[in-house]
Amino acid sequence: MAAPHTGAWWRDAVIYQVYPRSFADADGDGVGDIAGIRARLGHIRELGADAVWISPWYVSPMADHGYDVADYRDIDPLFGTRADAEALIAEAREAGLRIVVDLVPNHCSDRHPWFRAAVAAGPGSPERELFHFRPGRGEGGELPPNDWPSNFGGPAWSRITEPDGRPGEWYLRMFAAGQPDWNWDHPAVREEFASVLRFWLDRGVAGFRIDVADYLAKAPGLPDRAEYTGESRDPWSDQDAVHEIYRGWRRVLDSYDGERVFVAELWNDDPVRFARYLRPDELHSAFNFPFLQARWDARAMREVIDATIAEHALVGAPTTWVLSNHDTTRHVTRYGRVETGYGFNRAELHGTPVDLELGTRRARAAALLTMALPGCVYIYQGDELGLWEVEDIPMELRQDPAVVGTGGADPGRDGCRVPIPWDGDRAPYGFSPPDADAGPWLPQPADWKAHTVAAQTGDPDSSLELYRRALAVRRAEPALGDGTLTWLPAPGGVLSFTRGQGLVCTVNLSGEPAELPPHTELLLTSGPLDHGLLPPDTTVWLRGAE
Ligand code: ISL
Repeated sequence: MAAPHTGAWWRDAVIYQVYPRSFADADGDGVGDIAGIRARLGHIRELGADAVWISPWYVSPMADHGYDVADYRDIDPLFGTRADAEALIAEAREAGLRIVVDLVPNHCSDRHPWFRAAVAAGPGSPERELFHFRPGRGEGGELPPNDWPSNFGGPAWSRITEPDGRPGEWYLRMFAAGQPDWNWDHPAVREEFASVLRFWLDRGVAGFRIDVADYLAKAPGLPDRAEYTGESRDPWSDQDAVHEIYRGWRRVLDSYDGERVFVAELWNDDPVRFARYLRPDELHSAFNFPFLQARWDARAMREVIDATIAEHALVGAPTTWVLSNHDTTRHVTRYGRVETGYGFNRAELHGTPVDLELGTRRARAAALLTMALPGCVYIYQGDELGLWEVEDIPMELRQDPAVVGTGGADPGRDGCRVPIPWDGDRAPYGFSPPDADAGPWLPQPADWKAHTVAAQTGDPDSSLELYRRALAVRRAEPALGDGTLTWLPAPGGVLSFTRGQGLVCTVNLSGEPAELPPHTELLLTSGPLDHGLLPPDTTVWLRGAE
């Protein structure tokens, strides 16, 4: 199928993820904010990104750090004001950066006025129909209405106290108790979200990252998982009805001038079902999590790259490559362990030995691999600094609801959310102003001095300079970005491919140094060569010989 939207920016953009809480704190309360992002936009620009995806900045009680939204049209005071957001969008545009905002349509916050009204209105009211309220099972309704599990541990239901003070109905919440799921069968919910899309499009955003994009529609009747026989894996996700929602959203987006993008957060390992979300009248792109999850192993990597390209080709959608985000263990740490794959097995792997030097070497090699593959690249703030997962945050300082919901069995996601080190030789490393009232909301490691943006700038061996150089080459080389890939013959454990007219990327995932393929010019390496050979865990970009 011919690729639709050939040449559209989102087919091969470099998109930098900002997790606002942890990016830069301008007002000194220990939590990042929009003024901080504005002050540090230059960093993202100099890195060479095309767009910035900003994790939720909306009004929120922060039960899940903003993924629990109480007002989709306004900014939480912790982060600033709507005027700050508008100023950021405008300044970014001037700097050549597009802003992609995070949309959380599966659930809101239990402080959202519609949810509060639903609780107040009582059982059977039209207000409750906007959510999934049900009586409990058991004699006194004391058991959850079905067997669905929350992503954060325990049942996916919470029981409310009715306005008359009695224990009452339960509401569905696939995540924390403070995140009630919307009922997407209700036309008012659909209208509201179409309006929210327009609200941010009218303010100049270039697109939306869609949180848990496969969860919106639920199996009719909310059947027990144990009884469920539908085509999708689970009754709470990947229902056929979700596609109609996205076709509607696409019409809204396409009614605006310019090329704008939807990127779906979609953990779905069935290639055909995954591709359905990316049909030309639905969403433009989705995160490539199988790649993030793959082991650092040549065969595993090649398989996932081939599968990715094949599944996206089914629908003409651009592939995306992502190594880390605010939910996953940072890849320096993952690749420094014996078990290099990722399967949300945080508890199992947490605290197991990590060789940071090895992880860093592989992370650098992986960065050059992703930037050479066809399609979009996502960079999570701090990837470019070679940051690792901070695993020794004391239990009492951890804030992720996944920790609380599992009674600490899940170490949670705080370790990848530690505030970014900008400069200086001790915490807060420029994250907060020197006269800040409070320390960073999560403690930063004592040994991050060499990892600040300032310390890495100008050091040719630093991760930051590697990222800057690589993105500059990627921008200058027409062969990189959108297009096709051709595998070259390579020794076992080595991946080698060409892009367009003779640009070659070779990654050595074996334990032995490897010969370089024939070339006329060495463009970039992720680490020094060894007597002209490519050492293990190193990637090279070459201009290939004809
Ligand atoms: O990290 C997880 C559990 O601890 C995942 O299940 C994760 O919650 C899932 O990938 C969905 O993530 C998105 O929605 C969540 C939010 O907590 C994540 O930060 C967000 O990326 C609920 O809104």
